[in-house]
Amino acid sequence: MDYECITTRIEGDKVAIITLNRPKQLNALNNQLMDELGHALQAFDADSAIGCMVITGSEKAFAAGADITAMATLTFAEAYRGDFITRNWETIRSVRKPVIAAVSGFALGGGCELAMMCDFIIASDTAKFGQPEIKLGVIPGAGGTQRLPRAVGKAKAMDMALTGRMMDAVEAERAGLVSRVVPYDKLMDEVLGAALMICGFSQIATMATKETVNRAFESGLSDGLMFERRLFHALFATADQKEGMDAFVNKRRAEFRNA
Ligand code: CO8
Repeated sequence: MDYECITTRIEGDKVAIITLNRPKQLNALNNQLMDELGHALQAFDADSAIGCMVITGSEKAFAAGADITAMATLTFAEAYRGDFITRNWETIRSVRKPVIAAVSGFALGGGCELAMMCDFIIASDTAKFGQPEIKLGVIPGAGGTQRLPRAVGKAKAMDMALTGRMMDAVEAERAGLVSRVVPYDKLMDEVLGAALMICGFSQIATMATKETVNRAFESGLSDGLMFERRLFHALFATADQKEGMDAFVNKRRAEFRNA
């Protein structure tokens, strides 16, 4: 598939970098971009050489939200029948390898929601997060009302969704929305370092980690703990568990085979 709204490249033979590429619209998300993003993520997820994916944007904008011009005149029937834009979002949720969001500049509306769908967010000190849909007469529609309170708590989520104000990188890190903040010129080095570190571990273990942490948001504590324990026990069936523990015991570097 030829992409027009994203670009892709591989770093270190193992990390797939997907760059949102609609600079004139500050990477506003439309159907084509979301289709391409879903296609690229699925292709990299299926590629055994790839251990981690990164979604990023430009210095000015990760993504300034859903494309307002594409939805301004939509009727309810069109939005509902076509499951406007969000129909593509389930694809991102189904990706099993880790996905990091590298955010610089604006991550607003659907852009903030896209970042939150990634497994964690590393932000530049210029990043600005927000759910400004209220200013457009609507509400967040791709998880903002659900993922934001889980990430930052009810008070800040309500504040952001009801006032439409932006949160800067410092506040976002303090609130738990982002995991690290670095100067813009260090952003991709920091993200690549994290991604390559993840690629160095057992792919089965990183996939299991992702699956289990995500379970925390879908289940009660007892069910989540049982899910974790079962998966933890299951990993003793892998060659990578034997390798990882043997390497520690024998004071050598582990060579994981993803088996
Ligand atoms: N959609 C379409 N075009 C956009 C968008 C957008 N979301 N954001 C910016 N643009 C365009 C502008 O229209 C402008 O185009 P042009 O040069 O042709 O006039 C260009 O990008 C540059 O923008 P500005 O001139 O406004 O740049 P500024 O630096 O002055 O301001 C802002 C940057 C603050 C980001 C400003 O552009 C802005 O407020 N944008 C809108 C942000 C917003 O409201 N986002 C939420 C959209 S609604 C949403 O995301 C709902 C999600 C629901 C689920 C659907 C799943 C995706």
